[in-house]
Amino acid sequence: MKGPSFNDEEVEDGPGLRLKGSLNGQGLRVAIVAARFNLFVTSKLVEGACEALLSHGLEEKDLAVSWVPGSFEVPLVALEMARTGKWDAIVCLGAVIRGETAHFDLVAREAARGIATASRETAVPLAFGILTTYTEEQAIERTGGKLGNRGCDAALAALESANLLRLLRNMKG
Ligand code: INI
Repeated sequence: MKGPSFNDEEVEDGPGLRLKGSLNGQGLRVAIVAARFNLFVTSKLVEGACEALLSHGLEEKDLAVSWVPGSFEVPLVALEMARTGKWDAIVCLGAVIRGETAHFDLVAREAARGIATASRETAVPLAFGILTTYTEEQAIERTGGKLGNRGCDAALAALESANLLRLLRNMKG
C-alpha cells in the first residue's frame, strides 16, 4: 500500500472504556460497488481496495465486486446489496472529476447523500470512496500516487466500522 493513509493515525489511550474496531478482515464478508465512469481512476481504486482487504485477512470467497455505469448508480446498488444481509460492509468507489457543467456537482452530491442514507437505513457500514476532484491529476495522485490510494483507505474504513459494529452488537443484552 503506497503513500499515506488517514488510517495511519493512532489515537492515544486514555481513561474510560475505549471502543475501536480492528482492521482484521478474517471472518468478514465485504462487497465493493464501483463505477466504470473514469475507469482509468476507478480500476486503481478497486485494485487498492481489494489489496487492502485481502492483505488484512479477508478471504477471496468473502469478497464480491459489483460494477455500475457511474457514481450516480452506486448508492442504489449498494443499498440493495446491503439489504440482502450478506455483507458486513460495502466499499463504494467512484471518481467524479469536474467538467464544464454542473453535472459534476449533481452526481457528487447525490452519490454522497445516497451512500450516507443507505448506510443509516440498513445499519450496514458503507464506506465512501468516491473521489471528487477538480482535475484528473488530483484523482491520479489519490490512486497510488503521492497521496496514497483512497480505495485502500475506504476498504480499511469498512473493516474498522464492521468490526466496531460487531463489537457493539455483541455487547447487547
Ligand atoms: N459519473 C461519474 O462517476 N463521474 C463523473 O465525473 C461523471 N460526470 O462528470 O458526468 C459521472 N456521470 C455519470 C453518472 O454517474 C451516471 O452514470 C449517468 O448520469 C447515468 O445515470
